[in-house]
Amino acid sequence: MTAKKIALLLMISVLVGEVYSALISSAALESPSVLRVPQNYPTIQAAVYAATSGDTILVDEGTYHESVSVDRSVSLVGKGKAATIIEGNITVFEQTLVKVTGFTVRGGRRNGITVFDSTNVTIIDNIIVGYNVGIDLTSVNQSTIGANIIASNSLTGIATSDSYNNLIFGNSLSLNEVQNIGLVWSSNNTIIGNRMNMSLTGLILTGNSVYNTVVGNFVSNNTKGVYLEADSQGMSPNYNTFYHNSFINNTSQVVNKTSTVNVWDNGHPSAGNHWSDYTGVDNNGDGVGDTPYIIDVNNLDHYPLVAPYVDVSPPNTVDDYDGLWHVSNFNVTLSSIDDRIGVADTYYRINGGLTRSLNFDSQPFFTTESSEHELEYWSQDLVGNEELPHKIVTNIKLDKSNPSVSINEPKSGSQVVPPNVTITWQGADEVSGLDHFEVGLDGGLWINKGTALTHTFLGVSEGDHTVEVKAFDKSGRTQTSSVSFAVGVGGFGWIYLVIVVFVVVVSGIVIGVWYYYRKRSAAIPKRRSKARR
Ligand SMILES: [Ca+2]
Ligand SMILES: [Ca+2]
Ligand SMILES: [Ca+2]
Repeated sequence: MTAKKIALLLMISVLVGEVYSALISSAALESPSVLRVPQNYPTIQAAVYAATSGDTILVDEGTYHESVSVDRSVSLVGKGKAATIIEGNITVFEQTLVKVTGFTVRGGRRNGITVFDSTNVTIIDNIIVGYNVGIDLTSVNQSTIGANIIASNSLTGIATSDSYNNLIFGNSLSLNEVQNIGLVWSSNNTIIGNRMNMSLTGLILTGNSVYNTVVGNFVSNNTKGVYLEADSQGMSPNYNTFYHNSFINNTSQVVNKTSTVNVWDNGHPSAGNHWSDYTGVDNNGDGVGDTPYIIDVNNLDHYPLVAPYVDVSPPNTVDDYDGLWHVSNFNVTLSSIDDRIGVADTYYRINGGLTRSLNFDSQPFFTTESSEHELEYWSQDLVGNEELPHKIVTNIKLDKSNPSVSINEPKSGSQVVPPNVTITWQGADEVSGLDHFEVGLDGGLWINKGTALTHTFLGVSEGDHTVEVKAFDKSGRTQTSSVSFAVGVGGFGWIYLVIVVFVVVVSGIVIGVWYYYRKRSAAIPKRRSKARR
């Protein structure tokens, strides 16, 4: 259940690392351009003002002393969160589809990154230190705040107000003085796999903040682990669900300042949270304490975990390549599962090229002919465990062209002396290579000839015939060539026939004449002898 929800939310999100090159690649694929700072533009702001919707602004390593106002749908991509430093603020106002990734943001005043009235904003893999508020979201929906390091801000690490359906995952928050994460009038958000340590409050929910899901977080060494508080109008945070969190050594694990009702477990056997001050026992050894952890009369964890809920194992990713030749452009589909907190993103490289990710790009897509494409892939989970070693599939095969075949003998329209007809041919295939030939006469059964280049049909009747030769390549693509010809006595036969008839007729006449004269010459001497007498 959780995994599905996470997967949906993650369709719009991306995780640590490799994002830089993923964005380069996605930008290179599409018509939107890549604007480089400082190579093409001296400041990040100048690049933003020059960009159009969908563009990517790549910011090289270095320290940039400027505040950036993002007033269009662009991706701001630093060379890496340790390498590209902005000393100033980033503000996103009334936008959609904005990404900010790969920066250190530090040394400014007020908020590190401020977003208002926006949707589909992705803030991933940054370091934000030394502000009042690290990331401040107001009226922000369907956005992702993931894998950031947010520390040493004087008020709040991540603050949301009037914000809905956001995913806050895998962030490391510590030493933010008042609270690490604060939700004010914010609902249906998912807060998963974050570390919230060493603050006055780990996580505070205020006002009508309802139906938030808080899963798999590590909340430790805060004065208050979770703080539930009504607002000035008396609205309280209710119906929030907390499970698989580890509450460790907070002075007060949960402070409920109002009469809220929230859910503190996910039933059995999924279970609830780990509480370092739980005093119950687990006599049946199922990992679940045998008595509830009681926060107050309305808030009980019925299935407290006796050990911290930790996720140290990376996801497992598989591909669906069948090992066979494909004959047109095709996807290999990658899918991954994580045994604990969930998958953040899946990355891949084709033939050692740029890294792409499923959150930014489509599934791996093969469009060029080869017998040896290589696909490398791996996933990371929501707490940053990377699947190692990466998986590699070799010899991914695509053949988009038919073989060639042509018949050498007999020639088209020729006549063949009966009774046997010998066919000869040749063929070729460039990508997968020839597999075999088949030959057929007059639409009859195909005869598999293997790689032979000749076949003799025996006892072919006189008359017109058509022979076909079909070449198959190893991908199963085919090409057929055909030739029509005649079987019979042929042109010289006619002449012989005429000569024979002529000879027979002439001979008959000659014999007839000879016979006539022979009879006549025999009669003359008889008459003469009669006369003598
Ligand atoms: Ca038990
Ligand atoms: Ca995991
Ligand atoms: Ca082929």
